[in-house]
Amino acid sequence: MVNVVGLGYIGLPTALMMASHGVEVVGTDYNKELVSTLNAGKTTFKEDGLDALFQRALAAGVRFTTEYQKTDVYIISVPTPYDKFSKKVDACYVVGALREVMKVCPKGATVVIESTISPGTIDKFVRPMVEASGFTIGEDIHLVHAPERIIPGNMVYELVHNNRTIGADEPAVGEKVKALYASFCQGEIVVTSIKTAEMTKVVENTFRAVNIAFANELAKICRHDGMDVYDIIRICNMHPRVNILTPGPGVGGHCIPVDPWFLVGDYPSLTKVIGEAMKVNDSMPGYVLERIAHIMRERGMTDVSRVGLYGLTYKENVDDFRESPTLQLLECQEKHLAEPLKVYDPMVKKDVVKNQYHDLDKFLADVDLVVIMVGHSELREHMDKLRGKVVLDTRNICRLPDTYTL
Ligand code: SAJ
Repeated sequence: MVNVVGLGYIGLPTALMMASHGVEVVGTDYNKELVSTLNAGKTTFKEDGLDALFQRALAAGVRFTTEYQKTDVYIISVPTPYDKFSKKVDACYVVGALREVMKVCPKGATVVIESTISPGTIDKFVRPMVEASGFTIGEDIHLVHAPERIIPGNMVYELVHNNRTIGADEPAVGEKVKALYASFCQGEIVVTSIKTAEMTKVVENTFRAVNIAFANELAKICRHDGMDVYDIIRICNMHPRVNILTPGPGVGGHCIPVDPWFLVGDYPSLTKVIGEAMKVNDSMPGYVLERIAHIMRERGMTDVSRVGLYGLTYKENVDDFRESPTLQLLECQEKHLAEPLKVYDPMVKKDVVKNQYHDLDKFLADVDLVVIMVGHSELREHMDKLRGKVVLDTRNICRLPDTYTL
């Protein structure tokens, strides 16, 4: 039996996927409300294919509880925030979950950490804690790091089709865990050391962050000199060895704007490019505010209360708004304006910010300048509704007249 600890964005789909592929799975989370929602037969976030997977896993016997289980394999997928001042990973949830596991696990259990951690986290925080608790690593407990790689918006597909990395001290343990993931994963599964697995995960997200920062910087250069950044990137990407990502209003979510800081925090004098790239991405919500002010001046618009932000989530077609560019922008503008800008997002049903709308038509009736922060399918399908508005399109999806880009 596998005990999946932490039933959030990664733990839940992983538990469901394993359960629906013949593995006996119990999911544990200390959040009672989350566990009772799952036990009431409801998923806790929206994701293509998740509800169907949930039903298959329930039929296969998956269970959810707040109790840690006595079993021989644990998968820990709890959040790893970063300390905003030191920029270092905060491994408190990982260490806390492991401490709970060690209270119940039998001798010889394997503990797989899926949470993203910076290189050296297991050496620095996990091993000393395990040993101080009287466990011998490699005998009483086997440590493995198997970082997840699935992308929100396509998680269920990617769980099955992505390649994976398994980091283990002992190759035989790595192979055992590989066989477990191979129950559902059709991608290639590489077995390596723990530190290499830690590093590869952070490097993958850092690569993406730096590439996006490059695109964002190009957007600023092109704006400065009247060039079309999208056309330039499109043409450059026709080169067989160039693949530039897309500029946007900022970088959100819980991975790309966070993980590269782990490297900057741990290697401050060696991360010039990464550190500067992160600053470029962080500057984008403020840059969008400057664009709004510029457009208002150019169009003779004076009423800020007639400006509305379309989209609150960190990217299209997900309901996750953690660290979203819209939230970053609102935080930035609160310093200058008494009243926050109007916001609408079809994916966010609860009230998260002031001046939030839950109906597209009502939102559009109250604004003259629409800032497209997120390219949800809803908007792409109803783009005509923006006709007659002034549009600032930070996602390059609107082809109506009177549209400005980044
Ligand atoms: N973004 C841009 N321009 C782009 C691509 C993205 O501005 O060309 C923005 C998005 O709008 C969003 C942010 O970047 O605000 C992050 O979105 P994302 O789609 O790039 O990435 P995540 O955070 O949803 O998922 C990433 C993925 N990592 C990589 O592709 C290397 C995913 O595979 C990881 O599993 C995930 O992080 C994670 O959990 O670490």
